[in-house]
Amino acid sequence: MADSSLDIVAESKNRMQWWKDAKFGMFIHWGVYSLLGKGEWVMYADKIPVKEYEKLAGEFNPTQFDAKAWVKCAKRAGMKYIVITAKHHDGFAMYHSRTDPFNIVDASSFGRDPLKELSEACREEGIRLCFYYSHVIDWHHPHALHDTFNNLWDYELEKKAFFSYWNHKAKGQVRELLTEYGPVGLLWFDTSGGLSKKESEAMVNMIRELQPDCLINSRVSHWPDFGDYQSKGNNEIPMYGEETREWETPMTLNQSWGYSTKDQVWKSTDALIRKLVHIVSKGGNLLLNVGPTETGIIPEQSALRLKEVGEWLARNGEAVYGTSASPFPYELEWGAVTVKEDILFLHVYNRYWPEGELALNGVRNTVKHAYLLTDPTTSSLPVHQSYQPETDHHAMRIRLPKHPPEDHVSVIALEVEGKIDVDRGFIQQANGSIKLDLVLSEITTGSEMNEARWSFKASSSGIYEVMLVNFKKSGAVWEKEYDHEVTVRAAGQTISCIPQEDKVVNDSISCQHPYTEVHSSVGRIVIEDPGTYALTLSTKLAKPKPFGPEIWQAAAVKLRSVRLVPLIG
Ligand code: FHN
Repeated sequence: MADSSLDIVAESKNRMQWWKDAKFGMFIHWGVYSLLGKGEWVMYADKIPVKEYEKLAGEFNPTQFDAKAWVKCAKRAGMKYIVITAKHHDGFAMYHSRTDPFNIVDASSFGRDPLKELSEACREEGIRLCFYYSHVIDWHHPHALHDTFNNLWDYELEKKAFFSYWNHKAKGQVRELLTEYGPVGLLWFDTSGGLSKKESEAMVNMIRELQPDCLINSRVSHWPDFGDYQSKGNNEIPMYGEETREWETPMTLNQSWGYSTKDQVWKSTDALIRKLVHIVSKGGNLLLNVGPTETGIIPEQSALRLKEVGEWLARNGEAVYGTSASPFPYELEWGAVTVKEDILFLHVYNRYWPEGELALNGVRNTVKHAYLLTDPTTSSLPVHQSYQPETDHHAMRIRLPKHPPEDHVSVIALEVEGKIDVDRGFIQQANGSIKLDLVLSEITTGSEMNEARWSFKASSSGIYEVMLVNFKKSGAVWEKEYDHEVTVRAAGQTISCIPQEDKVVNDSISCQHPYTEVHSSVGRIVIEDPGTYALTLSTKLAKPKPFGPEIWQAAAVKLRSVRLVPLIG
C-alpha cells in the first residue's frame, strides 16, 4: 500500500522547486495610498473615513503604468517572480473584481486592470506572477475583523459580522485571482491575527482545489506550520539553522513598503547584494520591495539599485540560483557560502577582500580546482590545505589576486573531491573568533534564568573577550530587558556582568531596521590548551525560539549569539 504522507511530501517538493531555485523575487506595494506618498498604512494612521478614501480612489489614475516595463525591470534585476498587492489593508482591489466594486476598474479614473496586463507581460518574459492579498485586515469593509487593526473610525466593533466579509469578499476575491489570471505562482497572505485555524484551513483547501501548484506563504494563518514556506518577519534574516522550513525574507529597499516621499533611507547596492547572498547562503529567498508612485512609476532610486544588483547577478548568478545553503552553521567574517553539487562558492565581500590569502577552516574535502567565477584571466588559484590531528582541525588558505575582480562581492569557486564534507561543529574561524548562535544551543528554562549551552572546539590557546551579540529594536529600553546579571561559564572560569550597550554595529548584514546590532562584553576567559570545551550562558534572554513572524510581535532585544574574540598581544 502506498504511503500517502510520502506522496504529500513529494508533491510539495515538486511544487516548490521553481521557487527554491529562484532565490530572488520582486515585491510590489502599490495602491490608492501611493497618491498620498505616506506609505500603505496612511488610511489607518490618519483615520481617513471610507467616504473620503473612496474619493481618493476616484482620483487614482496611474497613466504611466507600463506592465512590460515593470516586468523588464524585475527581469533585469535577476528576479524570477513578482508578488504584487492585489488588495492591501485599505481594501482596494488592484484588479477588476466582480465581488466588490471597490476596485481599480470600477472605482478609479484609471479603468484598466493592471494585474491582467502584468499577467500577460510576465507570461511573455517567463516571470512567475504572484499575488499579495490582505485576507483579514480590510479597512474599507464594514465586517472585516482583525484582532488588533480595525477601522473603528467608521465602524463599530460590536456590529461586525465577520463571515459576511470572509465568505463573500475575502474568499470570493481569492477565487477570482486564481481563476481569472492564469497560473498564479504563489499567494502571499499577511497579518492573519484573529483568524481561526478552521478558516485558515478552509482558505488553504480552496486554493489547493483551484490551483494545486500555487504556493502559499505561512502568513495565511497565525497558527504554526501553515502554508508551503515560512515568511520571516519584515526585514528579518534568521541565523543559520533557525528555520526548519523553507523561508523567505520580505525586505524593503528603503524603510517603507508603499510609496513614501519622505523616506530616503535607501540600502546601497553593495548592501543589497551582500544581503541577497547572505540570505541565499542561509537557505532562504529574498523578496525585495518596490513602492511605485501614484503615476505608476518605479522610483528612480529603486530602479537604479535593482539594475546594479541585476548586473552583478548576470555575471555571478551561477553561485546564487539553484544553489543550496552553506554547510557551515555560523556566519563567516568575510562573506557567505553557497553550494552546488561538488562546488563551494565563497562570496567574498569586497570590503573584506583579504590581502594575499583567504583562510577557511573546517573543509574536509581536498580541493581539486579553485578559481574566480568571473575572472577568466586567472585560471587557477593556489590552495594550501592542512590538518591538525590532535584537534581534528582542517585549515585552508587560498591565494588571491591583489584586487577583487568584481564590484561589491567576488565569488571564488572551490571544486572539491567527493561529496562536500565540512566540520559542522562550532570551530575556531580563520580570524581566531568562535561564534555560538543561540538558536543552535541547548536551552534549559528555569524559573529565574534560562541557560544556553554549546560545545566548541578551540584550535589555539589564548585570552578571549566574551561578547553577546544582540539585536535591539528601535525604541526599546535596554535596561528593561537586561535588568539582571548574566553569567558565562567556560574552561573552568565564571564571568558575570549586567550587559551594557558597548558597541553599535551600523552595517550589520543580518540585522536591519527596525533593529540595530549591539555588542556587549561580558568579560574575558583564558583557553590554556587547544581542545573541546563547553560554554554555558545564564540569562533571561536565552529563550527558545518564539513563534510569531509579524514584526510587532517580535522581542525588544533579541539575543542572537555569543562570540569569543581573541585578544591580540
Ligand atoms: O502591514 C503589512 C505591511 O503594510 C506590509 O505589507 C508588510 C509586508 O511584509 N506586511 C505587513 C506587516 O507585517
